[in-house]
Amino acid sequence: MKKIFLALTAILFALPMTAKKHLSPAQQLLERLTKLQSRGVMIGHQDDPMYGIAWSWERGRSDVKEVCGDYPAVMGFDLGKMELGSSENLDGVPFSRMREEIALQHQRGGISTLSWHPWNPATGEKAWDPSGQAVTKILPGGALNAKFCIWLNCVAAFIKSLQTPDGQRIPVIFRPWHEMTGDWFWWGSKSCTTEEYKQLYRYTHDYLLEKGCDNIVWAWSPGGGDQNEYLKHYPGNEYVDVLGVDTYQFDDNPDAYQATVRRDLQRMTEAAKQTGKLAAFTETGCQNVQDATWFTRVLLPMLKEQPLSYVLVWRNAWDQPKENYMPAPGRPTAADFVDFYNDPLTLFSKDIKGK
Ligand code: BMA
Repeated sequence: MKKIFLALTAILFALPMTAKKHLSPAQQLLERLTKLQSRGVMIGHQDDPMYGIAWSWERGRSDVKEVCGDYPAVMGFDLGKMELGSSENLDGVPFSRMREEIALQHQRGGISTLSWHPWNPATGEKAWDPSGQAVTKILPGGALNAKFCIWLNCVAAFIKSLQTPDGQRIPVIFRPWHEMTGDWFWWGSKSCTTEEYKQLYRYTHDYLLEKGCDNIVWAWSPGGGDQNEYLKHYPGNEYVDVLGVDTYQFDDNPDAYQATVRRDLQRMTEAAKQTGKLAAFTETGCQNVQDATWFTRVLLPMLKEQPLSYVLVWRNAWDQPKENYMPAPGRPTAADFVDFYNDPLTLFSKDIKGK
């Protein structure tokens, strides 16, 4: 009897372990994101280890770490220009370095998310050229579909190449075709129909899966324009894991920013409840932030009001004085960011390591 009991216990304990082995890297990350959400909101920063306000390309540096002592829990990187066969992205980040930093971030227990600002395939201009009806042309049956497949092949090869030294694929959150409610991108509200947009997202999803990218958690984030109906451009439950929203403060009016963000986050988290998805504040920040208490007074209270997986603050460009959103040593926001870091809600790299 005792032996049978012991055997049964052993089987019961072994079961979840074996089940876990069959989860893809993407499913493992999604499970982890779900667990981590009950601990707090992960803080993210675009291009964090690549450059900061007063430095560029030096290894081991990070404005966030130099201000508060830890790396962000989430790091964002952009694939734009990869589709043209370039070895560097649109902001000069070498893709080889990006691969390296994603592996380092994974090693320290952190998470990476990828956005993509691809060139306009119809006009040859940057992503911010809404002309040329590019979406219609790249979908199956369109004149530029073959070209688009080559672009997707580049993305698939890069995402599949994200691996640990022992060859395990590193999962990432991929957030293509963002801010489609705005009219500035070639996949935006004025450049294609809502149905075409959804087809584009689904096509990208299916294509990359077909190519074997089993390490993608799919994020989808409206931003700008009319978002009254948050799910208007939603590709569907089978295609998206994380709902997002992109909202910035580009002026000196934190009250207006807060009002917009509150509205956006509320709509998003309601949709997340309805669809059973996670929700994240996928891009934000105050451009050229000088307001000394912006992080604890403006951003933090809003992070406390809704269940959020993470917030991604945009980049500290070393070569564009106004394009900075995170603190750095000596900046007016640095002291307040330490308080933001010390708040029990905010999670940085060490807070999530091994969790
Ligand atoms: C934008 C700006 C640009 C940058 C782009 C992609 O919001 O920061 O300077 O090229 O994101 O990172």
